[in-house]
Amino acid sequence: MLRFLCLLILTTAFANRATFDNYQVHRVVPENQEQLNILKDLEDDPNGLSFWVGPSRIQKAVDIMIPPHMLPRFNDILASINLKSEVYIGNVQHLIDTERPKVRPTVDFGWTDYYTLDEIYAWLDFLNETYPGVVTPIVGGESYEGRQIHGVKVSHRAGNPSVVLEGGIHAREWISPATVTYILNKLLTSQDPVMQDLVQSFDYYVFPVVNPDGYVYTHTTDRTWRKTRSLSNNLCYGADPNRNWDFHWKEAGASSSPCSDSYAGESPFSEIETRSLGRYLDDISDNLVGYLDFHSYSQLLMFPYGHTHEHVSNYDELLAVGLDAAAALALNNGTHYDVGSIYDAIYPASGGSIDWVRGVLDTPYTYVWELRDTGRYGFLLPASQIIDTAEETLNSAVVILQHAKGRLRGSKNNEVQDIARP
Ligand code: 0X9
Ligand code: ZN
Repeated sequence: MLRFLCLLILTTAFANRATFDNYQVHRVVPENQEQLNILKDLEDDPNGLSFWVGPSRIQKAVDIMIPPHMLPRFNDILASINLKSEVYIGNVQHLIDTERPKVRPTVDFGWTDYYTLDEIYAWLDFLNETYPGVVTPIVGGESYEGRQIHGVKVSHRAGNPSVVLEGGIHAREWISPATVTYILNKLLTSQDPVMQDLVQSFDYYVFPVVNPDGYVYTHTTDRTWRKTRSLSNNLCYGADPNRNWDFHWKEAGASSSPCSDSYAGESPFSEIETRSLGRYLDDISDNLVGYLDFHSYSQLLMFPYGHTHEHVSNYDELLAVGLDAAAALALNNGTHYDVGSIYDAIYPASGGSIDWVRGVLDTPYTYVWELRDTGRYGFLLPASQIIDTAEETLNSAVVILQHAKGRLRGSKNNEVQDIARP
């Protein structure tokens, strides 16, 4: 009887979870405008396809997840435009089943497994209790379904210049919150003098999951969900929170189709998550010198802008520091990152958080990482890679923060802003 009850509870708990048996991820590389246009049309009206890396320009790889029943039709379409595809993932469900360790670690929180929103928030509470006077709870905003965007502020000295760490704006990129919490933990526990110096030198505002509804949805219902969970007068849920910020909104690489994964939303800041977080960032912008944003996947380290190929005023500096950071990142495991502006390194994409932070708040050091990998696992990076990924990423962040600190040295904070600001 007990066993029956357990089974019943288990099946009910997971009853609404999407499965991805024999879903495949194919990589295609458009070689002409016609092929590119067809892929863009498909992305706007995906009908069950899911673009893991969307079409952007000729010769840029596109990764598409295809349900088994659509494979014949998909292959027909590719054949009709003379496009070949390569299977990157043969069975998505198999990767979902093996992404996490078979036996859950016994500790409440760590970096050998991925954690739910509640578990992450409980860990933030634990930090608040464990480091009184250094860690304080902060709320960056709220979500469509009424959750709060919880974060913590780490401060050893009032009036320090500040840096924001943003994770989890795209729900399915689980390595992002895992990396942000790893870095946060190191900020609080590392004995390394370089880290301790950086902890003393800046105030850190850390938000591991800025799209909480989406993140919860990836745990309960659809592991491959990307957007928010808002609904208005259309068929499809959510907008892309990294296309919704009010800076050159929808000018490039953003969709007007609500069913697209890069849907920019009804209007700039239509999503309460970006609107409320934007307001919070505006409130702390006087001291803000850095904004570090974490996504996956592709192994890229990028900086603004996404809407234009025109360079930001400190482009040369951001590129040089980015290259140094990528070199530091490669030291541990040889992981290679390409470095460049969003527009150059990945694709035209407007309305992202770092572009708004740079363009509107005028924050000089804004970077976005596309973490591991390059497509073997994609968003389904095994939990066994979290620590290596986070540690190498931290090494690159340290280079950026040390550079920022060097630029700020010797001035009072107010003047610092003037020196560092482009
Ligand atoms: O398309 C995106 O939003 C990011 N790539 S992802 O595969 N993680 O979705 C690129 C981020 C570019 N950043 C901005 N446009 N600000
Ligand atoms: Zn992303």
